[in-house]
Amino acid sequence: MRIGIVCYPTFGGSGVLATELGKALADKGHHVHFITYQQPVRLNVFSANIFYHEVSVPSYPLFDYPPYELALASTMVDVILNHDLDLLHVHYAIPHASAAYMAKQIVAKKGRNIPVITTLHGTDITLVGRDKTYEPVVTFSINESDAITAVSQNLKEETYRSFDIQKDIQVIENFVDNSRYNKKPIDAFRKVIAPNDEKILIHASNFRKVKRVEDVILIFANVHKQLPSKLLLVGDGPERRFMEDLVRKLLVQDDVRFLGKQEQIEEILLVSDLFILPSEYESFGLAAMEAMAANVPVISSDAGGLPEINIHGKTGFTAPVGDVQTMSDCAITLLSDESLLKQFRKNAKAQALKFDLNNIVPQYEKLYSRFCRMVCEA
Ligand code: GMT
Repeated sequence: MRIGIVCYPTFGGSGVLATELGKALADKGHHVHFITYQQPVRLNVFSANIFYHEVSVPSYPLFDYPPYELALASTMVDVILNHDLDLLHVHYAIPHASAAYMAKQIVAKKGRNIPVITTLHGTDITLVGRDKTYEPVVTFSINESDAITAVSQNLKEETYRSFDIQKDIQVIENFVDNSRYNKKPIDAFRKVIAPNDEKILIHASNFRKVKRVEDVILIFANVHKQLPSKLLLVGDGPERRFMEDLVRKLLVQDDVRFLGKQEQIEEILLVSDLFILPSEYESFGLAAMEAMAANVPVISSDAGGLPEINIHGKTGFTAPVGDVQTMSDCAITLLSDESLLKQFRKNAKAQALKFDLNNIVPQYEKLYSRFCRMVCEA
């Protein structure tokens, strides 16, 4: 099939998932056309089946706000017609679903039917989309999609709760490519981070408020009082400044490393002992699943879809949002008991295997084929 993928190219989970999906589909012989304003961060491989179409937004003195959505819709039209796409799969509703709706109407006038599949990822529903500035357009464009998917059962329920959606939403969960983690941890790398065999805690995100990164630091400070330990912080974002202040205030700065945005997170995860994700909300928690693929158990909040993936007492522990004390206690329990940690590592890996690319990508292909038949029969 010839599939157009529209996503954010940045480090956000939706862009990562969309890019990994595109790569997996290309490996299976589909032609994948990425349509976005910048090369997606995970699009770091050459494949004869991958095409990249950059959306450029010309500026004009009249525009205080250059109309990205129009440029995106026009680029979609161009790619649909010139590359004979079979379908468009847009990731993150805002503004991708409404731009796709417009592109669909434009090509329809030229006698072309283009099915649009919208995948809802999280904050497009739970945070930004709900805002009344966007809500009518989000509701309309989700309803106009030919198929809708959500990345967890929780997100599906949240969507029905917050928007008047008239269609069925199919849950297709996030996935992880376990084969990328089938390598030995680099001992020398672990030694550099933890020269005295300290335990390594890790958090990776875009450091936005919803991630409650201050809780990560408070949990680490509690663990640090009990156990020799180090904290790795992967990513960057608006909360970083406050995190740095807090790290200094709690006098743990010598044992905390800000690693910035990292494309190859596997090596870092493979030397880690525990992943911390205390988010206010998480539709799925792809970062936690990637940690599990690297045999790393997770301490997380029980918000949103997290309990669907982080099984309390098995792959890690969950606690109510903001319950730093319980999360710290669980982390200490796990990190102080080698045989428990070993068992949780195994459980975490087994959980990641359930969400393996080879189990999830065929669900998207099956969904696509429904529309391919419609296109072929039309
Ligand atoms: O987590 C973020 O802030 C980024 C966000 C995005 O849409 O780019 O991630 C969301 O989508 C991921 C992929 O489906 C999910 O695994 C994340 O849980 C979800 N984030 C939130 O719901 C906060």
